[in-house]
Amino acid sequence: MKRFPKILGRIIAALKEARSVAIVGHVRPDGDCVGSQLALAEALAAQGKEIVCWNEDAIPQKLAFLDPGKRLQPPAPGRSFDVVVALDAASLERLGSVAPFILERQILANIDHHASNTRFGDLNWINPRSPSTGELVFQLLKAAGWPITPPIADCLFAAISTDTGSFQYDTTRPTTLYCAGELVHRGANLARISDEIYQSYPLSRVRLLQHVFNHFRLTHHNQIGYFWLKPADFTRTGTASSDSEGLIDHIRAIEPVVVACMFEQVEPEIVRISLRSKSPRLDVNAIARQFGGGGHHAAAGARIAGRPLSVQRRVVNAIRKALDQAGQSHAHV
Ligand SMILES: [Mn+2]
Repeated sequence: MKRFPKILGRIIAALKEARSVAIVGHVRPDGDCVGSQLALAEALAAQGKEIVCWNEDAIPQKLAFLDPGKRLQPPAPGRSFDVVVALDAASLERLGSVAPFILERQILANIDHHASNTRFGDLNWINPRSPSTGELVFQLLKAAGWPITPPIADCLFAAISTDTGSFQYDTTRPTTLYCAGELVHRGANLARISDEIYQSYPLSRVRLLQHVFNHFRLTHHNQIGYFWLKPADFTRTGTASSDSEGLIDHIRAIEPVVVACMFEQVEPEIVRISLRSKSPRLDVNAIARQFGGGGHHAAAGARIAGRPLSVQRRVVNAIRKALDQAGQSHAHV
């Protein structure tokens, strides 16, 4: 019999007791966030619970197929819940406009895999070794003995696949693949999920990618790759800020690049950065933390106040310093 963490047992007990449950996630939700939310929502609804499930921002278009019943909807103002579950959110701030809604709750369960999680819940199940929150929700359903139906399997597979870069990141563990295998066994439609998520980019998003390829810059012996997105770039291409998701991976994929950085000007003096590292010796979470952000070893981000060029100078300097400390070879000098 596999042993589950004690805290998981306490979360399951609270969920079994509850009549109404709210399931919330972070701002700008990604595949791991909405996949985990919808899977847990579906499983709890099947147990006869009254479920509300929502985020500050809408579900990204490419993930909308996971929510055919449009479960992701904000509740009526003033509603309270027996249990609130926060998924994939490293801090109360990351919940955005959802946070004030959930202060008046009985129990707040915080389930997440970010090392930077601030443990803001009453019950905190944080496992930074898990490559996705989806894998934690899978364990929760197994431990609770709640059935994994094909729609639940789809949502969890999408969550796990997106947060592991389709099982390519080195966070992927044997258990991740066993779990994915079981989800396919339980009816996850691998071809449909891959087609919807990875092979269906709108033309407008491709135009934004074209902009990135035309304007990216390389520095520090081509080991740092970065690009800017400004409001005019979104307007011109007919995209929104949410379409920038994943663009950075194209720059990360350039061979000499060790660290990729996206700068997005969200307000005249506020810049959102996204960081990706390809080196096990270079932790971009540590860089993001210097600027008040956080994330994981290989993927992190922050919002930084300042003029664009000054933010760029500070961030590129911090990356350069981290590269020098990591002792990356300068083979391309
Ligand atoms: Mn995640």
